[in-house]
Amino acid sequence: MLNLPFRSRALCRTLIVVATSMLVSSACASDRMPSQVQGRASAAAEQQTATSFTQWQSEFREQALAAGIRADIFDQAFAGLSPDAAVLKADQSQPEFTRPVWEYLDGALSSQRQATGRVMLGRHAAMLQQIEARYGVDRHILVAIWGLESNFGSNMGERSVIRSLATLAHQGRRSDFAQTQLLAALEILQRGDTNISGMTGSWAGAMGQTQFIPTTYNDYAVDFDGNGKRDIWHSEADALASAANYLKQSNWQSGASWGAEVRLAEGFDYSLADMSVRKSPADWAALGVTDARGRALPTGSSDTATLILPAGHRGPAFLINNNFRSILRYNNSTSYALAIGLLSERLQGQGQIHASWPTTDKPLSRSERLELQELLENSGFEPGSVDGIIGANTRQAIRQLQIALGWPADGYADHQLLQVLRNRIN
Ligand SMILES: [Ca+2]
Repeated sequence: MLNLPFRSRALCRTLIVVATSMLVSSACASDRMPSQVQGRASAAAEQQTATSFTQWQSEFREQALAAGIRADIFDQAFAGLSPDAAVLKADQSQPEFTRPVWEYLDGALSSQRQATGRVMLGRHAAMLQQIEARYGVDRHILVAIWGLESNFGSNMGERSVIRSLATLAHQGRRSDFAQTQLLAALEILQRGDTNISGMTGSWAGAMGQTQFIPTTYNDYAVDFDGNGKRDIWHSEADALASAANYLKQSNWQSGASWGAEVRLAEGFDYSLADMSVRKSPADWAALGVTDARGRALPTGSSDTATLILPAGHRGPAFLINNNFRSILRYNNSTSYALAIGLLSERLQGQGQIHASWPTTDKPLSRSERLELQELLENSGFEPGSVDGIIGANTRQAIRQLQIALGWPADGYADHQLLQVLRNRIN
């Protein structure tokens, strides 16, 4: 169903709406082939894939050599290489259900992760002090990143990075991106920081204790323990200093915080909660923003801050600083950056959230997000591309609809809004 054009997906959704639950499975199963036919077709497809992989490889070899990769390095890396079906499957699966931010945070901030983080802070105290001194990045942030990226080095991914990236460059959804990463991975091998069997990672090619993709590795990894190799797989010092270097180069401001939970006055204009809006703490205070306990905001800093509402206006509000945006460079997910900020505080016995999450508001599923975007478009709002991703354009379209309805304009996609759009059409 995933590869069908959008209209067919819309048709299948219509069937789901009118069908009983028994019929739902058969309606969508009609997209599938009988198993024997499917078996023959997939054998043929495998043969075709194998042929085209060989062809792709010889074309890519030319490019790699033109980019300065030595023939012996390339040939060693590709010796006996075949596409990894599991990688392709992972790339093509687009989960129907999104975990709510509060459930994501429960996992990210688990008591187990906090306990291990505290042990690591103690065990590596001297090294972390040296890294802080050189890069100016708070050790609790670094340990939080380490904890979320690889569970402190215990879950780095066991797949061959060359094989995963070659699979994705050949047939993945973002093959240009994968090809760039594959070239960068070959550069790493050529420089000798690691070898083919040592270059392991996630199915998407994220490597080592910090889960750097190869281009990030080439740009930001450092040899902090001084053994001549940038080893983010085995050396905690190299891994954590590399993360610190990455944040420093992403405008990390030494001594500044990532942000904090805040409270908003009654009748607050929620349209101001947007990544494009930056104001000084004094300006936010003048608009009725207080700290999470309702006390005056500290207004000493002239740095601008941005208001975010990760679960809409019914959930907690946060004022985020430039360092939060540096964490987003590492992983462009608000939930992730929030988890890093909060975990860094939990490691110090703080970081409790005061407001409640709206746990009865389940996030829209992928097909509901597609439907919402389609209905927004049909209603004359402009949600951008209908891709199931609630980005800046979709949020803007939602705000316009909310304003038209006289609702709080938080730009948050929820079931109430979807229902209003459905009723408008019918
Ligand atoms: Ca090293």
